[in-house]
Amino acid sequence: MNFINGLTTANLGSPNYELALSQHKEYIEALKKCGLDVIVLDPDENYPDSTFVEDTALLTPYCAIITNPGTLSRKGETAGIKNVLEEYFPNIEIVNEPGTIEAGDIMMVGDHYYVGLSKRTNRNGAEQLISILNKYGMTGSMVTLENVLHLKSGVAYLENNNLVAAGEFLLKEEFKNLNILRIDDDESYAANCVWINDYVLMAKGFPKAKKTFEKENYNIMELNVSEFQKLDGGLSCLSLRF
Ligand code: CIR
Repeated sequence: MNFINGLTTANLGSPNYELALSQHKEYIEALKKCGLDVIVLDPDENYPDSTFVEDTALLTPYCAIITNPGTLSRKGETAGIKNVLEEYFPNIEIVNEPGTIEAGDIMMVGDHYYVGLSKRTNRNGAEQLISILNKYGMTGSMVTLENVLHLKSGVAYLENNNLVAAGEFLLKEEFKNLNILRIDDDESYAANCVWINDYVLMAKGFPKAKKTFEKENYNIMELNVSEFQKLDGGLSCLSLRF
């Protein structure tokens, strides 16, 4: 219920709690349709933004890395997540102060991880994360963000070398080797989408983006996530996938 008090810059009004619950249910069903087993955690009423669980950890094939959120009201979210992840990951790593990092700022492309430097993720946090990745044979690099909250508010990797990109990410040097699927400014929210087992989960109501994805032959599932958008959150933020 505390969800409705989450952080926001969106100016879209307060979320409707009941509607958010039903949208969340549909999201879980969609994950299952993609072939995933879904572990649903109990609500953590102390943390209104804890629904955006993606930000609290980076899950790799070799280890789970617990983040250190860059805003005070979200720092405590990681303790409960760490407890849960310990059941599934033998290797748990932690990013500590003065480093801050939220995993909405991290995008995986194979064994390489792009880390956005944002209001929430600082250079020290990114450096800690990259050195943990290196320890397990993976790599990382930093991307400076200008306008968006998180890196994955503006980009999504859909495998097959395809990068969905909007706004400031359309011309970034860092992504010039990827095939850019362009999202227009008036549909920029659609840039936060997720590839799961050849399905693409995308937000409902973005016809141009949908056409772009259809051309690439993905199986598309559209989901209404309006109540999460009101708190600056997107589809990717609502789960940790491994
Ligand atoms: C926040 O401001 O932290 C939340 N209201 C939204 C977090 C969205 N997470 C994400 O983009 N990965």
